[in-house]
Amino acid sequence: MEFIKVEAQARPYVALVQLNRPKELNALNLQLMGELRDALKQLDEDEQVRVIIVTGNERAFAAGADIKQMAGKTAIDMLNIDQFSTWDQIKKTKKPLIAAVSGFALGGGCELAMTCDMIIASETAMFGQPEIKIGVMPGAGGTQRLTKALGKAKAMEMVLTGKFLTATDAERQGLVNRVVPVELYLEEAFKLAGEIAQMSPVAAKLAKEAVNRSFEASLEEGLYFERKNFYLCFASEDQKEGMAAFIEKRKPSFSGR
Ligand code: DAK
Repeated sequence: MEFIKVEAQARPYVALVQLNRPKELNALNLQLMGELRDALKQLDEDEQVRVIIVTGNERAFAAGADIKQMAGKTAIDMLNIDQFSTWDQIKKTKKPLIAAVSGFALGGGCELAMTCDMIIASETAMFGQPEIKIGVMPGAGGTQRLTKALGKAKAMEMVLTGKFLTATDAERQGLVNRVVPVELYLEEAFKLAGEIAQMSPVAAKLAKEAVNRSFEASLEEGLYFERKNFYLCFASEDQKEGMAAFIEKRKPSFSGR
């Protein structure tokens, strides 16, 4: 891997993936995205991993897709490259994904953070969809996910002006889980990941899938889906263990089975 660093056991059951093109502010070129897709797939299949953190560095989570790589492309080039399949694969990650964001999260960088399930931000984090300033528009879910998070008026303004959202505003508007001082953002992400890693990994995957359904389905369909996954929890050893532990007044030990 040239453009990302992976630590499968950064903490017990918690993996860390770091975007690593610091000089280019982690601009997401095709190779980086391919490496990220492959790493997440591998971690998703690793039984020792229950939660995955995606991060950049203090200055930038990612300043967007690599403009230099995209600049000369035609519509047909873009169609043939089919970057969407890479993004779709990332979105299919079953384990909880936490974005630990500091500095710039712009364009594809903002979209990548929003593709994750939760966002922990440093006070210096800045979110934006500035594609309009370079003559395009968001292409990896920004118009949809930002609108769901902020509402139409705020999202429209960001997408049409390219203005950034500060970490504090992002938290106030529900885009990020919380904002912490810059020296703590990664630690805070580990704390959240550690908490989730103690839960049943089976229930966590099913619950993640059901929450995500609320974005993609009508309420009725979403509720149906939730119900199906709820029943499925009862097929797991973790459900038996979790409930037995409660009754026996002890801590559960979840196996992921
Ligand atoms: N691409 C390529 N290089 C970038 C970059 C980017 N997005 N962002 C920064 N860099 C490079 C700069 O060119 C510079 O390189 P050198 O000149 O040193 O070689 C280096 O990183 C440091 O950047 P600056 O010198 O500009 O640093 P500043 O602190 O002055 O400014 C900045 C930081 C983040 C405000 C500025 O760099 C900037 O405006 N960057 C561009 C932000 C942007 O427009 N982002 C949106 C890009 S479009 C899709 C999926 C996703 C997308 C599209 C399709 N499909 C699935 C089909 C996404 C599109 C986008 O994200």
